[in-house]
Formats: sequence, structure tokens, C-alpha cells
Amino acid sequence: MNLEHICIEVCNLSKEVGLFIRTERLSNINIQVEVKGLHDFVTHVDKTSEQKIVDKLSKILPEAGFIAEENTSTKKGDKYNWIIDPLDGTTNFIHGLTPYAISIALKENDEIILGVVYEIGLDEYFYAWKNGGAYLNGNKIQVSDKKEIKNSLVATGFPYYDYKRIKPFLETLEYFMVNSHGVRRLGSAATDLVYVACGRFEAFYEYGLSPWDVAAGAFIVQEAGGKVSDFIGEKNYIFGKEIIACNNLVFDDFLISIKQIMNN
Ligand code: 2AM
Ligand code: CA
Repeated sequence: MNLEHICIEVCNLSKEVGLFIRTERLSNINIQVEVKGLHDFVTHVDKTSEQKIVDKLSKILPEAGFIAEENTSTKKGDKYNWIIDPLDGTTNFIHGLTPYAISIALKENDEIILGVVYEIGLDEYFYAWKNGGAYLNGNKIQVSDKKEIKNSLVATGFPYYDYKRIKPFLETLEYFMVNSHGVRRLGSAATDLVYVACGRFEAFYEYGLSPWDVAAGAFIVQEAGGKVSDFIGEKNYIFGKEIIACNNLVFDDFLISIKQIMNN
């Protein structure tokens, strides 16, 4: 299987679907919103985009199955499965804000082998394939070389349904407000992750996320030289609903802080 070739095809289809998403945004002042659950919104744009992505990916790799946010296809592949978020950052999209992104990862058995995040607002496509490095619009990217949390820009997302851990989470905010360069909350986890990959952020953490929010971005961070784990330093960050992603130099200190505060 030529992963580089597949990766470029996935970038191209993301740009095509991204153009549809941007056009819908510009031509509809009021996007019709459905409520899926508490604070959980979806639009016709999420659903139509996912259908377009699933149709195109089915042609690229017919044997692969899908884990997709809007459940367009529930086909399961024996070896290969695509993990798809057709629109990460739906709340931003609905409110006319950026960033919002398409996130697509390919899983071989239990391992991610390819990831594409297309951030539509700035027309930036980030991608990586196994052992091939990570790229932004055709140029190789790397995590930043900052060594200390005090010089780090930290990104996170606010809890939106699991409020049981809100107190320790707020403590982490206080800690990083005081001890880092600053804290940002962009509203698209896939974008936060690829911004770690290209060195705009040193660190990102969030809990309560789903596999489609993180699978592609976390893989791109690692191909760009960064490190990813759950809140105890283990590997359960795709299905485990908690993730830390950092440049390789601040990772250990960052993990110690999160471990201490979030597991209290
Ligand atoms: P989504 O737009 O694809 O749903 C922001 O913190 C991150 O959490 C985004 O990646 C967003 O992905 C995800 N998320 C999922 N449900 C959310 C919700 N109800 N409110 C805010 N973010 C949500
Ligand atoms: Ca989504």
C-alpha cells in the first residue's frame, strides 16, 4: 500500500469537501442547527460532508470500514478503518468563527498509519503518513523547540458535558495561567493538535473528546516529533477520552502537572 499516495488523495478530497463547507457558510447567514444532545449540535453541512467523504474514501480503499461522528456508515473493516470528523469545531462554524476543520485518520488494526486535518478557515492542510514525517501545505513541519512550560503557549478545550471533573480542570487553567506563556481555547481539538505539530502551541490537553476529534491530529503531532498520551502517561488517548499532546521537550513536565492536578 502506498501511504503517501493515499495521503495526497485524502488531502485532495478534504479540500474539495472543505470548499463545499466554506461555500455553505458564506451562502447561509443562518445555518439550520439540530440538537443531538446536551450542548451537542449538528447541521446539514456536517451530515452532507460526511456522506461525501465516506463516498470518496470507499473508492480509495474499498476494504476499509468507518468510525464516523455522524454515523453515515457503520461498516467495520477487518484490518482498515477510517476515523472521520467531517466538521470539527461545529460550534465555531455555526457562529461564523474559525477555526473549523475536517479530520480523517486511517487505522490499521490498532495503529493509526495516516492522518489529514484540513483547517478550512485558513486553507491549511496538515498531513502525515507512517514514518513519512508531517507536512503543512506541502512543507515539512516540526514541533517547537521550547524547553520549559513557562515559555509555552498552552491550548485546551472546555468540558461541555462531563462536568464531574470541572473542579480539577479549572485548577489546571489557574496553574497554566500563572505558569505558562498563556492559555488558548480555539474550539477545534483537531486544529489544536496540528498547531502543536507545527510549533504554534507547545502543549494541548482536553478531556471528554471522541476518537474522531483526536485520531488524525495526534498522529500528525507524533510524526512531527511530538509526544501524546492520556492523563497518566499511557497510550489510551484515542478511545480513552483524555489527551495530552506536547513537543518532546516539555512533555514530561506537562504530564507531571496534569497527572497531579487532574487525578486528585
Ligand atoms: P466537534 O465540533 O466536532 O463536536 C472543542 O472543545 C472540541 O470538542 C471540538 O473538537 C469539538 O468537536 C468537540 N466537541 C464535541 N461536542 C462538543 C460540544 N457539544 N461543544 C463543544 N465542543 C464539542
Ligand atoms: Ca464534528
